[in-house]
Amino acid sequence: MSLIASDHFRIVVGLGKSGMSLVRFLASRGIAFAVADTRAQPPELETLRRDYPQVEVRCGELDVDFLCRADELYVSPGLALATPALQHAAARGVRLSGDIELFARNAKAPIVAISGSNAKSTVTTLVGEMAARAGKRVAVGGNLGTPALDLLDDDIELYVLELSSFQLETTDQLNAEVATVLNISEDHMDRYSGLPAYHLAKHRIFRGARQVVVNRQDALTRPLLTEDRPCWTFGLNAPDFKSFGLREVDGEKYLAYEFQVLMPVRELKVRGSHNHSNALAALALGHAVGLPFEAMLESLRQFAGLAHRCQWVRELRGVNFYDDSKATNVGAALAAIEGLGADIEGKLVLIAGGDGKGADFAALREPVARHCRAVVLLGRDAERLAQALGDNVPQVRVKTLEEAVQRCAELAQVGDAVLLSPACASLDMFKNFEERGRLFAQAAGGLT
Ligand code: LK2
Repeated sequence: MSLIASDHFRIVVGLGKSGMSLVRFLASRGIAFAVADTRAQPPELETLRRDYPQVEVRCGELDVDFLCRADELYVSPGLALATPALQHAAARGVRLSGDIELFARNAKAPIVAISGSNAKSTVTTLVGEMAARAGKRVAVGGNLGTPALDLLDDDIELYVLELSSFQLETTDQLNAEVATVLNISEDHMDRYSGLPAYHLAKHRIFRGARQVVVNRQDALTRPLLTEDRPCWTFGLNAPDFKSFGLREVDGEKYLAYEFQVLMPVRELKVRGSHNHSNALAALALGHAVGLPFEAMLESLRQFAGLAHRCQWVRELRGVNFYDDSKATNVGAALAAIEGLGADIEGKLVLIAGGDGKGADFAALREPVARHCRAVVLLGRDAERLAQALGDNVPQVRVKTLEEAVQRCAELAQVGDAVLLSPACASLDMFKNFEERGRLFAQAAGGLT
């Protein structure tokens, strides 16, 4: 163990998935550390005790004096930086940091960094596929899949990271090769004072970025300073220089770069204008890091969409069931309701509700009235949703997801679609949105 390492003492605060990746990283580098968690029984405690029996762990209420033994804390994205114990430690000179900051300090290959309120997993996955098809040794992860620190490897040629606002809050300098905020709509209002604070957290992704990608139809995605570095844009209108967009030729819509058409949108397997936007964003990011169009377009043709993202589950007596459990905010649910609603013959029977995280549901009112035959509401914020949706659509209240699926099956008519798109986080009733989606598919699969 080196002398330099023993000068420092770090504490991993929050022992979840990224917490364990920090533990593995610090242990492998011989850096002295301890672990703290606010919960009595953090999910990874068993694994930690088994694999790292020598590591000190403190569970329960955070102890400021203990935290102050560290020169740096790696704070879980699940824990608000405003937590008093963390703020007291910071006031006493302890640095608050996170796994992404540590990743950025240690990554030796260029980083493509992707944030946004919605579509970040889709675009991250697309750019990863594009890079792999182009023959690059690429590692994909962050807020989806593998935690960033577990991706670190000297053989990697390109990192593609999905980053949440919480991960960015604890990141000082990301130094990405190219960074983007795909879109901004309200989310996590239980953790931010308002949209400006959330916006500010997301924009930390641009710190030290050599190039940026901007959504030209969403002004909130534009960094304050673009003049000093290459800036690419994407949007659903016709592109100009350094930009990606849609062009119509002989009545057919094409993905296009500058003045050149690339591919008709009908060759995409995923539907809806938001998916055209996602394809264009991925092209812009891939182009910024030098990926060839041929490989990128083939990846777009092959991409069939992510699990729990408006995923078709089954058909029963002329009714299709779709799992959009990943819609954990209003913006995502709107995209699904408007996209799928316009695509089907009949109407939607919508399952919504859960932990609304302090969201304003008013924007759902009109699209729900237009596209839905009925809404089935559940979870912590069912009542607030019911109020916001008003009485121009029939409402049903249920206690469980199984019951919700059952009621939807009774309400739906031939040509309709049953859509789970909750506009809420799942954490009030489920482990995460993946579990919520699996249980929905299971319940739908069990209908006879
Ligand atoms: O807010 S989160 O980034 N993700 C939820 C959301 O977007 O609403 C996902 C909701 C769902 O239905 O799956 C988030 C919430 C809680 C978290 C977290 C991220 C808790 C956590 C880590 C990351 O660990 C808790 C440790 C606290 C010491």
